[in-house]
Amino acid sequence: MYNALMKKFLIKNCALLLKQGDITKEKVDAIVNAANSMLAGGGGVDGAIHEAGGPMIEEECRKIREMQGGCPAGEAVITPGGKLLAKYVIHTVGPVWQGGNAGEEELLRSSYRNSLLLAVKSGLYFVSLPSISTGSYGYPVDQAARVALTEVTGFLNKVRPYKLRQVSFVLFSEDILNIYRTVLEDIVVRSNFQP
Ligand code: AR6
Repeated sequence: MYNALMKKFLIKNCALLLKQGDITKEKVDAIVNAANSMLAGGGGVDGAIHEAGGPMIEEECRKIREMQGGCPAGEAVITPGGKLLAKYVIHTVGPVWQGGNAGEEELLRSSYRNSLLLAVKSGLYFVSLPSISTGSYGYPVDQAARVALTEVTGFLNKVRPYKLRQVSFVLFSEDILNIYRTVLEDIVVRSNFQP
């Protein structure tokens, strides 16, 4: 079921939402961070999350770095949310765009899949995602939107059982939101999606 006005799409018992906003303001179980493989903080959404969440997130990232040396592209780790309204931050590392023939699509798929798998393993209900890799890492937004939305809708259709009740894409600008909305409508029409 797709509600174009609310940009809301129901897959089984889980709502998929597209909205414009700042992900650091989300009051959910977890927000996903587009991090780097050293979990060292940076600019973009990563910088905003560290800034809003305070030093606890950095400290937890440091412990993960010490234990496992960071987080390779396509994988995900979880920390508490510190001062954020979100209880947890799931840090994933998207691919750096190198023209499209360096395995970027599969790595981006893995980033979304592993982030949601970690949310499911952690028993979470409400999760918000940014548009991974489409800022400093240079992935073209229209291509990234198709990868993100096919992966997330496929995941919610296949993986069971889970407690997830809401997965929201929180997109920073109206332009990005419009691209995601067009791609989602196209996926819904093409696949004749049945909730
Ligand atoms: N809320 C939601 N989306 C945001 C926010 C926000 N507060 N701020 C930015 N975006 P980027 P990447 C959007 O560059 O491409 C960092 O330095 C932004 O408009 O944050 O995966 C890391 O440390 C864009 O659409 O992430 C890595 O080194 C999207 O988030 C590197 O950047 C992703 O842009 C990761 O690059």
